[in-house]
Amino acid sequence: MKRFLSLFIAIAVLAFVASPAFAANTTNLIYTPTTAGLVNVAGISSDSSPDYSSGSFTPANTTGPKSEIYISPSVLFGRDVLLSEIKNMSYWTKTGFLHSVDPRDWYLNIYTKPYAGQLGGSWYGTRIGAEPYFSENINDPANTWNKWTTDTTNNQLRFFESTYGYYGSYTDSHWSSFVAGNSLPGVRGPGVAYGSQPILYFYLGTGSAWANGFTGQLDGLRVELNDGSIATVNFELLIPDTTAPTVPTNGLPNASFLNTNVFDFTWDVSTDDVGPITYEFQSSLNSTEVDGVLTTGLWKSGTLSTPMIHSTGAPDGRWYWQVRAKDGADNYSDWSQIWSVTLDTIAPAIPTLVSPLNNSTVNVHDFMFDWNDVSDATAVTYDWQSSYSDTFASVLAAHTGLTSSTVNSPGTPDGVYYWRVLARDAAGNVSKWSTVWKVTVDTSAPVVLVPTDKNQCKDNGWKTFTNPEFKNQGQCVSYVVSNENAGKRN
Ligand SMILES: [Ca+2]
Ligand SMILES: [Ca+2]
Ligand SMILES: [Ca+2]
Ligand SMILES: [Ca+2]
Repeated sequence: MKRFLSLFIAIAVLAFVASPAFAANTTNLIYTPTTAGLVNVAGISSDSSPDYSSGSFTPANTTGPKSEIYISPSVLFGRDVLLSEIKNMSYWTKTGFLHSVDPRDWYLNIYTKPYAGQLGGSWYGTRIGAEPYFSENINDPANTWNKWTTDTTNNQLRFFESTYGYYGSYTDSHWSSFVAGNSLPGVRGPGVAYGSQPILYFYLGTGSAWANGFTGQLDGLRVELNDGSIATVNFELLIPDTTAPTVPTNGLPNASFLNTNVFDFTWDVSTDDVGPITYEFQSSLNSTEVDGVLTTGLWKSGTLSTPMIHSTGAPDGRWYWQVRAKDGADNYSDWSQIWSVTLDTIAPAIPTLVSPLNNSTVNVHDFMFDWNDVSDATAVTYDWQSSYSDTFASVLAAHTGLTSSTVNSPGTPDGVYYWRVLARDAAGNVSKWSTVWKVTVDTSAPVVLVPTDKNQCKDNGWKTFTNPEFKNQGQCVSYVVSNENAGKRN
């Protein structure tokens, strides 16, 4: 156990020691004109430097105060940063002129924190500046996004200290040699080594005296540190919406049948970080799908502002449908589940009766009523009724939802019955009632009366002692034959 524990501690220490090697971080920020701390900055929506879509900054007021953007190292890197830690810096501007024609542009400053022993009450220690028009190998076409950088390429920035009112020249140092030097001595005291100074702010702004009429644009500040950390600030009119709305949840109809083609498809509202949310609906009589998306024979709605679509006039059949949400930046949610609805607007045919035949008699209590099957686009069931009257003023017996075209009638008492049938389809369409048929149930055997007295058969008595149907005529004949005096008068 002890050995196991010490091994565990060793691993933990190793992990702790190793962690600084992974400290480099990348931070990509978006600043808009409403970001706290900005002065006289406006956004442009659809003109950006390469790699920093989709908008940029411009002075909000070209006759008023200068534009100012202060960004602290803690915002960019989450910690204090010394000047010596900066590996490189760059930013982009776009102006209407070559800098040889009009040198005004957004410039870069770095303020350091007040240093130990600094004299006076200034809120910063040193102020370091860089102006695009002083850059080496300048290549700055007008009305084009130009990148200003500490790298040894075109437009390599030169740095100077402006704490005491010096504002640069074409012969100032590039970053690496500048930061290796000392700050200027002056009223704040003797110079200090730049490299050891913690940064108070990175700053991008327009010059006070030059601000009037300047309309140049700014975008894409990038600062890289020696430890590999990289921070960028993308200047935008608005925070870009890159998050899709939630997938709509289907409402109605679902796996159901409708006997009208005038109805609504509905779904639950989606949510989105920015909005506004709209919807797109699609449907098809063809269920073919790829990864949950209908692909074939599609009917598409266009943009819908409410979570429903009214449907009218669609042909009968099984319709598959789904919907997706879209936000104002055209981010789409996934398509919702594919649901279906079967439209059937046509009633089934009227059933034709088969048996017992109309006006027939059956001599059993248990028999079957039968009629012809009715075919329909959707599943058919039948309703059956019987009555003592052919008007069905009151229904004697009834069955609904019969799935076969027969019904048994066990234990039917003797009597005269009328019966009829109708058909229903799955969508609730109903045929008219069939013609009415009559059936008589008579299970009683004929009454056979045997004469017991010759008088019962004489003088037409063979007719009258029994019923008018002459059922017993044969019995009288037999009686007379076997009683020789039966037909004679007494
Ligand atoms: Ca931008
Ligand atoms: Ca969104
Ligand atoms: Ca039908
Ligand atoms: Ca049948």
